Amino acid sequence: MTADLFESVAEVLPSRQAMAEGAVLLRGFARPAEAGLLAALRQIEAQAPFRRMFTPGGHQMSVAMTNCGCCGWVTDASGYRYDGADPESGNPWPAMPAAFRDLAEAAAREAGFAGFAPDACLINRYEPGARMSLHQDRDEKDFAAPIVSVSLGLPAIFLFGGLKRTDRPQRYRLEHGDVVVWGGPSRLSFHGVAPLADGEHPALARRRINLTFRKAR
Ligand code: MD6
Ligand code: FE
Repeated sequence: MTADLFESVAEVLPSRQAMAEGAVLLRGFARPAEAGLLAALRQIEAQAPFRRMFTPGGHQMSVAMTNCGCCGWVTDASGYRYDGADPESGNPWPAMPAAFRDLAEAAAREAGFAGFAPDACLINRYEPGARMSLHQDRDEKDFAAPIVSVSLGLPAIFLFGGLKRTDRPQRYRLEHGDVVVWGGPSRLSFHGVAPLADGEHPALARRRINLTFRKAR
């Protein structure tokens, strides 16, 4: 009785939060897929370990990254780009697992972007203190496709600004299983992540993992 009541309340609670035109936060959307996502993540990590890359300006990023799919986002002294091979190993990036692709497509559809076909997934790993400064995602070929961003593990404060770097960002607390989808008029919005607070997550310990799905090519 109590459980049924809880489920019927959960269904009507606002799990969808509009952030801006074209940007929506789907709270808990990835939770049913959690086990499959974490299993696939472990396999990717074994083939293409997380590493902290260097910006073209020579600063080492606090966030560690890896990729899967056709091509991976990389940064080094020569710039930002998508590369078909992992520069650490020379091997192609691991293929995009079905569990990843299915979730990204479903979230995009839920957000009004039916037909999204991601070919690349950048995987970010934050440990306490790691942050990402305000940036635009603009290394993809086609800005008509949205980006789907999945948060796992420790909560983080996501900073979501406007089309100008100087637009004051809004702050959203992203928790385990939350998914942000943005595209259309928001596709080039500035965004970032505040320094990760320490904590302990049951599945991911002292880490936050973010999967960002793109159509890169
Ligand atoms: C992060 N996310 O949440 C960093 N980019 O760890 C991003 O940089 C991002 O969440 C484009 C779209 C959604 C995002
Ligand atoms: Fe980004």
